[in-house]
Amino acid sequence: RMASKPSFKRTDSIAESMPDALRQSRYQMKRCFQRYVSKGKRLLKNQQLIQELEKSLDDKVEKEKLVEGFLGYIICSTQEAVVLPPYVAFAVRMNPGIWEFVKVHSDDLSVEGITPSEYLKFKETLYDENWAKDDNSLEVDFGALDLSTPHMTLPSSIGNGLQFISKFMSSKLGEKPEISMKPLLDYLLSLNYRGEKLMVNDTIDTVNKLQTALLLAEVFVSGLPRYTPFAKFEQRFQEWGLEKGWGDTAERCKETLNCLSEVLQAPDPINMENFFSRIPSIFNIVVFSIHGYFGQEKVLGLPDTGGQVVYILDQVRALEEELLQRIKQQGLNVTPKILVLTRLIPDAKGTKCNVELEPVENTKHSSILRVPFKTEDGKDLRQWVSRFDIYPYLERYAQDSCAKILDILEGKPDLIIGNYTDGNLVASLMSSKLGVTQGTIAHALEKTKYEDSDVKWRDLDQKYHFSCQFTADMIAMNTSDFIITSTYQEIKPGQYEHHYAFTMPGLCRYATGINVFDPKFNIAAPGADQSIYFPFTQKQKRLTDLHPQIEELLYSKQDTDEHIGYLADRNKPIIFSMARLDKVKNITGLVEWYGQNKKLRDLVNLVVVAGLLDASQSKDREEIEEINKMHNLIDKYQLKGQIRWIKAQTDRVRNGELYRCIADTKGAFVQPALYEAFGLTVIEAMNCGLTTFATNLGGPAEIIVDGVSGFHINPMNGREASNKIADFFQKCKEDPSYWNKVSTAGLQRIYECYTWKIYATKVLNMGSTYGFWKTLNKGERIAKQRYLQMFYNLQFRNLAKTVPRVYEHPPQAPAST
Ligand code: UDP
Ligand code: LCN
Repeated sequence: RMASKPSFKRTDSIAESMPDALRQSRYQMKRCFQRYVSKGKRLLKNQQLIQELEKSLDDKVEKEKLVEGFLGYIICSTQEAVVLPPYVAFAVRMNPGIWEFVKVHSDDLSVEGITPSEYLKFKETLYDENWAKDDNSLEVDFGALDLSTPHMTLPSSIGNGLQFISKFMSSKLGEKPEISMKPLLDYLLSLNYRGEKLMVNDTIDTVNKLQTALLLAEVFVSGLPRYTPFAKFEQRFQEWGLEKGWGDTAERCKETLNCLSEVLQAPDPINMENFFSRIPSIFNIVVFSIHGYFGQEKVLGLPDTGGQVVYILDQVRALEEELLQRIKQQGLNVTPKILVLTRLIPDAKGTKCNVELEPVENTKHSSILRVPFKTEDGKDLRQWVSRFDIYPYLERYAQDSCAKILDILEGKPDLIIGNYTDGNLVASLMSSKLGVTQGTIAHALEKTKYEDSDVKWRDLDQKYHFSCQFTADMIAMNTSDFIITSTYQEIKPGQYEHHYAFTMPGLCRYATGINVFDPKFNIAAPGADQSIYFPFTQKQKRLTDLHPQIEELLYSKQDTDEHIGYLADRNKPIIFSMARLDKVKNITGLVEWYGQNKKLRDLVNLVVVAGLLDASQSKDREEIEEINKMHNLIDKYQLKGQIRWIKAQTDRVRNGELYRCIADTKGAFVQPALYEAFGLTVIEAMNCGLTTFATNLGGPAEIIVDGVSGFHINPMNGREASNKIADFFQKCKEDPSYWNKVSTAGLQRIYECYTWKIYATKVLNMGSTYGFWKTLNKGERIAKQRYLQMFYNLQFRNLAKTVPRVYEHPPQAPAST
């Protein structure tokens, strides 16, 4: 049980307050610490610490007092502790993002604050003592190079970097506008489209001159009819040193001029943000998503190919739409371009991954550009490569794709966005080389998916190559100008926070990896394509043509190579799930919960769309295990008649209708993952008006307000989860309006927070604001870039060489084709 938060001053450090607290229960605590050290060296996780504390106390009242007191609070907030008798070193996280490290002597209970680096050395001793003791082991401290970057201090501000820097800049630039606004003027002077100046030209070389020009122009446009097109007064503008980009009409120009005048006079975060949303700084964007299969058809559900593909295609559509609107309002006649860079895979397996250039559907100016990996002897690598084995190919890929991009765009892009470790690393290489603003998106950080994957990297390296992956992640996070996450969870208790201080004994100690109080972190949640995922109640839009196929998919009696199992009682609602057949997705977990819960089985049928049905057809090691497990569970719980297992479905349009058909049965979507970074299926289901139950570990915990717009389930407690689902259906049976109430609240939640329009606005604002932000503190930034380049060269390159290249010349086509 978590202790409630006792009141104490925020400023109290644990090193200061812990001794007193220990003294108050000295006798019991000595016993507790004796327990901690009695088993010798070891790593204790939060749960174990609490359990052992409880075990060391036999008196019930005493136990309660202690666990609920300050000491209990410290121990409950301790993420892990390293026991090296006679010491116990604690890594305490009292508040999101705020870590403190102390070591306690188990005999005299003396407490001493220690640095992250000292704590990590303690931890390393458990795994590689010589390395821990070596004064010259590789220690990296990226934080040491961020001296003048302002950091946020409030946990509640984490993820609102854009707001924070707008505030910071407005107070900074407002001090002595004449001098401090010069960087802003320089930034405006640098704006151009293919060499053609925008906004201001070189005749305006002081802030004073700029202010005067703005004033004259504003008075002038105020006298014009509102809708006068820019071309009518372009020449007058030029006489004042002003170029295109202020607006398409007199009115729009007036607003922008005024906005900048206000910024120059007395900047505040609102006019600052407003101004940056108007300036023409982004026309061409490159998005990297390298590992395949990346395509628009027949790729979903393949290994490594899930939400990231969906996310990027939708993202590109939304960004293009927003760019077109902005460019029009800026009064420019420019065609934006977005390129999605992925790898070209000659063995395309029926997908279009062997096509070099493919337009993105429902866009006018965006394409997928595929560049092949090269074998050591310079040939195109033919086959698919798992995302874990991709590292030896990336540097060459960065060079080859850079050349292609410069060629197609006829110049540099204005923004580079990376996705996942491979895409982010390549984006970093390219953005440093070209000096372009870079954004980073993780989708999932592998480090937190596998317990102790950092300290135990050696054991896992052969299979996963985490030495490369975490090194690449560190380089990318630190190079990037901004980091986009889908949720607060993803930064805070979930993923990024665990990259603050960590160690890979024998390889590298990160005294500071990345600090979540860095204002580069921003939350911008994705949406779902609303032309595909719309509510089941919109009768006139429903794709009734597809109903016979869906009917077959759900209810036909015979097993085929597309589905097994059948639903004997059609009248029951369906609980539905769809995901790649990965372990973390826990589809087998759901099947097991269902198998074990009689009440749930009586109330509903189960339909899952996941992976392949035949293990011999899969090449992915995890998928193979899961396939076998599915078959075993179906037999073990005799699920035939109540379950339908359908193989991965790659037609999104039909999947949209499928969610709606499930909603027609007054069923539910269940997302049972052991951890989910975001969870696109959750918002797809909610967009369709389907009631949703989703894991409380990760993004869905934030998307859904439990008990209002859907429900949270704890994937670690299957019984509780399946009972919660059963209770819901029981309640709906008694009161059918309850189902509608949750469904409607789910839709409302989506429209308020999870749409692509909201996303695109935020991301483009980031692009232009961070584009300026990075021009401040230039010296320090260059120094950090140098440090990162050296680290890449000396560390990453060598690690990448240790990853075996895949068997580059397979004798024959593999069994699956
Ligand atoms: N998906 C699909 N067919 C499948 C499995 C998944 O179309 O057989 C789609 C699903 O609709 C969603 C995406 O793939 O758009 C999965 O995204 P999510 O964020 O749920 O998980 P990820 O696979 O990225 O971990
Ligand atoms: C990858 C994942 O694993 C999901 O959690 C996300 O929803 C998806 O990418 C899109 O970001």
